[in-house]
Amino acid sequence: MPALKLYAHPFSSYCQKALIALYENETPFEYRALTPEQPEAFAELEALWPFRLFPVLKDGERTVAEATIIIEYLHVHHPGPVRLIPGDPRIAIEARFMDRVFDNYIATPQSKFVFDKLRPEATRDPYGVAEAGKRLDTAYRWLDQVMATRRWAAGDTFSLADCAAAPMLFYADWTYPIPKTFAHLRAYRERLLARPSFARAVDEARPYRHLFPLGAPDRD
Ligand SMILES: N[C@@H](CCC(=O)N[C@@H](CS)C(=O)NCC(=O)O)C(=O)O
Repeated sequence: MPALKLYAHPFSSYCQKALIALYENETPFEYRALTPEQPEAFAELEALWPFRLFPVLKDGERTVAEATIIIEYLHVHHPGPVRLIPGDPRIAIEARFMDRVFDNYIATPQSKFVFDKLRPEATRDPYGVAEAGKRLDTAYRWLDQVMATRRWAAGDTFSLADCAAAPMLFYADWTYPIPKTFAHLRAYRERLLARPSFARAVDEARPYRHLFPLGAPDRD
């Protein structure tokens, strides 16, 4: 049995972010899927991390939460041939910065749309959703300029930042489509979809598309 256990749901963006890191390095782990087939996994998750947010990594006695920190932890304690934290500390700063951009300025406003839809209708927040749309407009415009000269988010090599970008841009484009005029950003999303580690995560999540509360489009 592998030493590592990952508590995750295949359709969750933050879980896919951690899964990409594990798949990139073919790191062995036990998948404690938070699905109806493994009902005990949720109780285990709650005992480990009372916030009940996922993913959570368990390494022996050590519990590691937050997708970014899981990737940092894997880099230090279970390294593989693909260095997701760049060796050059100046590029590592860029990777960490771009990781924050995808979590804070893509995933957070995107999830505002999703959570608003899940609320009882009388408690919905159209003002907040409109503000989230404006945040995504700004993020898309800014990222399109940045990606005009980069293959991957921090430069030439795939990193932590791309682990974040892949699922966040995937779902953001479903929720609030990236305009066709932002060709660099759209091409980057396509490159991410072609990356085998992310393609695997997308495939594993296909059976759960009916869970997307805004209506999953008939495309990747
Ligand atoms: N800041 C956390 C966010 C994790 C997160 O929000 N996970 C979602 C799934 S994508 C979740 O656990 N949702 C369950 C809930 O909100 O109860 C991270 O970076 O890992």
